[in-house]
Amino acid sequence: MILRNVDTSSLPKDFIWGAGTSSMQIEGGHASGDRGRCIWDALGEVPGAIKDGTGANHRGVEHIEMFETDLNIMKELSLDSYRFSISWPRVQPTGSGAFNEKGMTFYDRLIDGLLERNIQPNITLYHWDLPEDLQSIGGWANPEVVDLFSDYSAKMSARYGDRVKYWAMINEPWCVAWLGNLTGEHAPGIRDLPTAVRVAHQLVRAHAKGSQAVKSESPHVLVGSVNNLTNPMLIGSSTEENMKDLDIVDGYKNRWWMQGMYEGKYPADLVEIFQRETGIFCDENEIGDVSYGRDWIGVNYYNAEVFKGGGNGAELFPGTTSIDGAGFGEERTDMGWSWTPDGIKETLIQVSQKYPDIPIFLTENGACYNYGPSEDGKIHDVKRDEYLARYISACVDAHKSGVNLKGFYVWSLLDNFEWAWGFEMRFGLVFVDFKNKMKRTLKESALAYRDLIRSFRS
Ligand code: GCO
Repeated sequence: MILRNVDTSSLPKDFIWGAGTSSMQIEGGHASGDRGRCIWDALGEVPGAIKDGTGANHRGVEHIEMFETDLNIMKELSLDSYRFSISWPRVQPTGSGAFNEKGMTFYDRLIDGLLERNIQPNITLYHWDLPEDLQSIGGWANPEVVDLFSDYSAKMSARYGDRVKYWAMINEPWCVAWLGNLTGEHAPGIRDLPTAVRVAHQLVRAHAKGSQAVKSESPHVLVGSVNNLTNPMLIGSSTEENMKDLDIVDGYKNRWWMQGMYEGKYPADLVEIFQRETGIFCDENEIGDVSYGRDWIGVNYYNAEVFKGGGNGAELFPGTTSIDGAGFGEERTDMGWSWTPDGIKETLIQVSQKYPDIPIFLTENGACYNYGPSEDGKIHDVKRDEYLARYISACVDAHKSGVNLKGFYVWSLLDNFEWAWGFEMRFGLVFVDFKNKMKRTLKESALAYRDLIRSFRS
């Protein structure tokens, strides 16, 4: 299956085709200038924390300097929409108090440049670059940070709400809570279950409170969440215990966030596990009014959460006792991730059955393949093409089965800083030559995606 042949004709005419990035990944760290330090700058200084040894002192792919080039690329790709994040420490260096006019002007220019090219901005307010000063008061575990996040959200809404219709609050809060605070693989690099639980609770509150702040300044905008939802899956034979564990995984990855953010309720099984393991009671009455942040649902999907039985419980899912992580099928991306296109369909159907009235966007899907230029100078990233073809056609199928799917965003527009992996892992539609002035070259998959969009419109 190839991307150019995917039949998208059953999708609604106003379907949105896009691509995404995030601030830290393309703008770079503190070294990019004019911004405060964030927790990823600090993690970068810990020896070994970033696998390719990038450290903290990088400038992303110099998007700040090259954003006009990037805007022109988006135009060339015929994108309807661009999903990006605002760097909190760029617009408010310490996360409280004074805002930085220069940083805010950068996003003015980016947004205006998008609109001039007829590309809809879709803003994410938090994609993992917490101002370091806020970590020093406890980070997301501290409810004061939720208040500060909502002040920052109000300010951004007042500034950009006249031009930006789609707003997401927090990208993949599951990663923020668990990878940042239990495994420590992500910033702030903490390994402490009680902290992770506190963070998981405060992030749900931050979604509610931040959304309300955005709406108070710009009542007409549409606010949603962006979660990495998934389908937990067991390979091989199963026991009752295994199935119970799988349901707990569903709680961690899906129900905690969706019920918390869209219903103001927590799943009782997780509340009980957290209390048993840490003594912390997450009180759903503290979530606040969730009515402001449920205009749409953003689903980031890469693969199923795959397990096999016969284990002692999965590290990332305290409370599980009988499962172990596993892979599925033969195909692996260069990250080692399985291909599970059926799972994207299954996940979308499940979400839409639970929330039938809320429009859904597939806010991230894509694949890491580290192809470079061939002798002909082109980047023949055939596996990325095939991967996207399979996943997009599964999304088309989901739509045919009644899912109110409104758009699809490829992750990512550009090769970029892939968190703990540094610059080793390439997710871009566009190749970036890290050793030669960050020169951009459209990969073959980018050209195919462009053709898919154009033929959809014609
Ligand atoms: C995420 C983030 C992206 C990543 C991408 C690939 O989903 O983890 O939103 O920033 O780069 O997912 O890992």
